[in-house]
Amino acid sequence: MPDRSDAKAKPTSNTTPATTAQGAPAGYGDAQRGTGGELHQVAGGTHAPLTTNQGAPIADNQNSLKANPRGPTLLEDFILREKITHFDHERIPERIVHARGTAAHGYFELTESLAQFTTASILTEVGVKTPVFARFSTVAGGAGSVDTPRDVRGFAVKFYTKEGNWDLVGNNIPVFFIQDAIKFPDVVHAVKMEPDRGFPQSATAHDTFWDFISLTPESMHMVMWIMSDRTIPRSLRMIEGFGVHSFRLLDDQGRSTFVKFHWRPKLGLQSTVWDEAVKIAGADPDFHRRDMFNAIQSGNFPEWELGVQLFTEADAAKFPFDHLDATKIIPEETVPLKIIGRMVLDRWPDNFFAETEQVAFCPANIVRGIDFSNDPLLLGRLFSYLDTQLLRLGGPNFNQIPVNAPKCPFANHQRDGHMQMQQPKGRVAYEPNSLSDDSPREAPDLGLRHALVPEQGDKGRIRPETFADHYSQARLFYRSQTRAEQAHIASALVFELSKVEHVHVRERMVAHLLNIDPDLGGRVADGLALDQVPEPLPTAAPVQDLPPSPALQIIGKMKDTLQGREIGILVADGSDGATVEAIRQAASAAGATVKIVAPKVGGAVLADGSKLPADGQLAGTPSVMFDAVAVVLSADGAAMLAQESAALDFVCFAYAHLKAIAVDAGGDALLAHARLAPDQGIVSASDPDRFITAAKTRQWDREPQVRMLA
Ligand code: HDE
Repeated sequence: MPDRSDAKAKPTSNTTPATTAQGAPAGYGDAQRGTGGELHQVAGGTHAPLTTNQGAPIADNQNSLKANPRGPTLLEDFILREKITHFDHERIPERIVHARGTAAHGYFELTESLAQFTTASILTEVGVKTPVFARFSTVAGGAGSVDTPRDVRGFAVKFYTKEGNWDLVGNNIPVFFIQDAIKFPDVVHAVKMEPDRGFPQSATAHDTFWDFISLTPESMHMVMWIMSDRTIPRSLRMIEGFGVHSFRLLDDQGRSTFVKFHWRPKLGLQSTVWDEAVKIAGADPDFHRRDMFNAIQSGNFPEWELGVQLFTEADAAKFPFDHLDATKIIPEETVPLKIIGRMVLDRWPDNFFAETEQVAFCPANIVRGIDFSNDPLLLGRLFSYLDTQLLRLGGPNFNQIPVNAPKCPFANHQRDGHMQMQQPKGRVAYEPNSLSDDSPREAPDLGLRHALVPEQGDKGRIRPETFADHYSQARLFYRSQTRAEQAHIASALVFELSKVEHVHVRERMVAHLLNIDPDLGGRVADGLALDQVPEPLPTAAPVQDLPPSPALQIIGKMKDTLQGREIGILVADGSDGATVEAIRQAASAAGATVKIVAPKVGGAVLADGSKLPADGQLAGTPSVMFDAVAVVLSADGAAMLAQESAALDFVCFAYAHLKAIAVDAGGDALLAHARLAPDQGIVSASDPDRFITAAKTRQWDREPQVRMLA
């Protein structure tokens, strides 16, 4: 094969094949023919020849084969047909739930051994770094939906341990809608687009969702979580993760301890406000995946701690709920969280489809030393994931796709099937056998084990009595929140139920809410202007007043930091460069990323005549993209931007979304034009330290002035 790396293209017509200096067709080299027949120079470098899938070099990738220059395209053009056929088959079925996701590679490092409880090396070998692949997702929307709907976030981690792959397939909420897997298709059908009209996409605010929910009292605890700000996270780097179900850890004697898994973000929990989340969806539908991408590419690696809650069967017997019921949490105040390790995501995938789209998580993927509890939701999931992968990935050999393959040796006698990539040798494909000395055998000393659990009782389609209390933990959650968070839950319910057309569904939901908390039910009834407040629904078990758990708050768990946050500085021609620079330095020192926003993307000419390039043009970079903003303007700049609705939106929405705003005199003039009243969160741009302090939190006291909360 000739070396075509330094090929130079010559202009040509679209009927004369272009050649390089070495005589190779130009399509191989550093030039590409345009539609008019002229050649466009593209970046140089060493290019491999473009070939068909059979390896034959392609001379012309711009024109199909035609009978004559203006004549019909020929069926004979196998290059065209191969390319189009492959293109036609580029999509695989998207996940029925969790279709929209983003993922990254990284590692897990154990910091505290659980050797007392388990044989799993991933949980016993302190300091060892195990590769992981973590995928975060929304649940309801399709793959092309937006990143910031009100929705649960999936939090799935594949640990490539030396004893096999362990998948911890969790969510950012520790409970679920239903108690039994048989209800999963119903809840998913209810939340997805309504089947006759094909909308709404990625939203719970519609009739079928609330109809189903209001007929499913077991979902009430989950309803509190999804109506809280947990479902409108600021960043995927700022969400918690939960394995949800109880699992078991098994020691070398086969003794088991129950365990719940928790991920805790290093950057702390943080959410958006609802109006902001809605606007982000328009401004940047890829807000969360872009944030993750930017963080990893800039070396600010997202990090979580792994925590466990460990408890015995005897402990569980004392809980005022059944831990096998996935609609229940174990409050941290009851069983404290023990931090045992950390996960760092430090590498973006090379290819979205090959890795993020084709990764196949399955809760049944466990390693020796980890086992399942009898949670009926978990046991149903053990079936579902493999089944869905067979459809999505087209056959039983998807485990051979690099992102799914274990990184430890693996061997068995499974053979053949769609897309078999391996070429097993020899005549033996069964076990036991006496014909082969080196074929894989069962390994009692190393192999997966299961807890020996005595089972008794009547077989049947039965819900245990211990699953009957649907309101006590919903009440616990609501009453554990700060006042601002309670108001957000009530307002979210009013927003969602206001989108429900059927009045009886709104009323039935309020009748549930009254059981959770009379104040909450009353606020929502008032927000919906119900003609008559319904009676609370009868409950299957008495509602208990459980001790509040502050660990369930978001505001209480926000970290006092600007690490991982973004500050936007709005400038225009004539802005004072020294003020901009002082804010930039203070914000960067506090760990934030700083972006300059200007009316024109090329930048603004500052007061001293120098040019400050912009990171974003004002119209396309609204303040919803930032955690806090500064407005640094000359008097002329302020007067000019007072005529620009994007500038007024910039400050008005920063204010409405409770952000800190630093202003100089010009910035102040713009705020005055927008009629924004001064408060603690509006600080002088000449005092960057005060701005940094204010930027670390939202201005919760401002909220009653900017919106009518339920
Ligand atoms: Fe899933 N879930 N799920 N789920 N789930 C899927 O598997 C299912 C549940 C979760 O990033 C599907 O590969 C059933 C709870 C995540 O690829 C499917 C039930 C939790 C992801 C499926 C549940 C989850 C999925 C669709 C009730 C938190 C995305 C595509 C019994 C603990 C993983 C796929 C990724 C994906 C079934 C409930 C988490 C259909 C039947 C509870 C994070 O198999």
